[in-house]
Amino acid sequence: MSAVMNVSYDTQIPNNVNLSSDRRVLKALEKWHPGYLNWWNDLIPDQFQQSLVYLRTAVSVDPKGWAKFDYVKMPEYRWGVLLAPQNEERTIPCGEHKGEPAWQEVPGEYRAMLRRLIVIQGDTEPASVEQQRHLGITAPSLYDMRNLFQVNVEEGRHLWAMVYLLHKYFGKDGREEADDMLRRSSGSEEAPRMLGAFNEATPDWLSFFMFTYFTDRDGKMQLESLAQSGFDPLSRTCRFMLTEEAHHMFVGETGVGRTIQKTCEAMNEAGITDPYDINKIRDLGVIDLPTIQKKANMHYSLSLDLFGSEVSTNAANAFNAGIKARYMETKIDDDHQLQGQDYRVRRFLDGKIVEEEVPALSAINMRLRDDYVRDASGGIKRWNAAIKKTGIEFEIKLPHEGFHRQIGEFASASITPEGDIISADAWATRRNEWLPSDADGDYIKSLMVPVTEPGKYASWIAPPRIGIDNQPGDFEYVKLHMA
Ligand code: BYC
Ligand code: FE
Ligand code: FE
Repeated sequence: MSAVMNVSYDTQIPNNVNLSSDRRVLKALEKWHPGYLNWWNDLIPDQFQQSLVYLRTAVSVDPKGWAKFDYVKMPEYRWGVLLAPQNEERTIPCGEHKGEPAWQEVPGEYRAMLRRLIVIQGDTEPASVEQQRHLGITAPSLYDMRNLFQVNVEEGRHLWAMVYLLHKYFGKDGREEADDMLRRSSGSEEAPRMLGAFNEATPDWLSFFMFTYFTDRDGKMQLESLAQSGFDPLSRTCRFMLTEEAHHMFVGETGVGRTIQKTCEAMNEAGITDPYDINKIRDLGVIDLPTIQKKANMHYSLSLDLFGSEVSTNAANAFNAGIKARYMETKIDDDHQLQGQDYRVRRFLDGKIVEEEVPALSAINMRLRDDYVRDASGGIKRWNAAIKKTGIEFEIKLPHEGFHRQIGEFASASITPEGDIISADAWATRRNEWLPSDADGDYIKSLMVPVTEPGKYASWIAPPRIGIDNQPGDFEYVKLHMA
């Protein structure tokens, strides 16, 4: 048991997959490693590479004590290959092979499908680090800077996780795909990242918090669905990635929450009750609530696109093959094959939003997105409860699912956050009421001044309630390297 649970540090690449006796894969990964380090070193500004960051590193896959905290220089972070323990009895949870033993090798007929999903999953991980590369220099505190870097190194590890699967199970084309992970780059004209949201900018810290709240949560849902894959190595890989993911969403929820809190406190101190009195509120050096709403609209709608089309044959095929399952598949009380079952989907037909029952198998993406929306609404309730407590009348709301969409049923429609269908021209005229304008962006940028004194925070954000790893308020989360 402990051989599986503990992480071996005897090779260059920490792992619990016995790499030292798997020479072929070890060699391939060691060959890939320098390119990865180059990518990382070119990306993150040098002053931070030299700094000591208080990071957690995975040292085991035992849920009770899997991580340890210590100061590390990021390039020396031990990016490892970690899989949750194998359960010998595990069976394929859904689709036409339901009940058969989970695959330990890639089934030939599903090779292309599996490779595609692993490549897409892998591609998002470095993309997010690329999107966040500029944020270190404007961190609102050392606490927040540390959280950014924690998220970054773990997304780097998630890339390692997918690259391991490619090298181990996909031979030559797996190696080529692994190399391509470092060739594509977020926002690039020639070789962009694969999914839309991962080529968008993360221009400021409020966007970073919204991204980790909304987009990392798509990561959670997709990983939940892949964690139940009939291909056991993928399942075990994703199960362990989910342990790390919780912290990313915590950073997002508390980051937005602390921004909201600071705004409300400042309004109360200044005696401002109208949340739309934007100029006066901005004079206080905080971000007005309507602008926070616009940022939420932006990142939520981009994240909904990541679920693909509501009605999708790709998704039906993956479910039927037992490669991807539904959220909490094993807890659902049905045949897990979806024979003769329907699922309700909102569609855009003849210029109208209509509800329609479609074969449940074809609506797998829609269902996962519905689960996502439920999952995402929890934090919104907590943000609103916090606003209410301060006596200010304002509510953050998730916009209509058809608002600002580029993928799926609503891609061709112009829909307001309230769900009204309007003309494309009218939508364009009103865009800045709903999404951050250039002026909003400029204002937020003006607030992004770095604060590097331990225990101090920028004007626009409240301190956290508790420290990371229970450290005290003035803890020096990053020991900055002075040039
Ligand atoms: N942008 O049947 P369709 C994370 C393409 S986030 C561009 O509608 P399908 C993380 C699609 O590829 C989780 N293209 O959809 C978060 C297909 O193209 P091809 C990442 C898109 O395939 C934060 C065509 O449209 N993991 O981990 O059922 C920080 C028709 O496809 C988009 C995964 O996504 C888009 N938004 O579902 C760090 C899991 N959407 O093949 C990390 C793996 C669709 O015809 N991926 N297309 O050329 C999947 O399961 C599926 O590929 C998707 C799409 C759910 C993404
Ligand atoms: Fe990730
Ligand atoms: Fe994440």
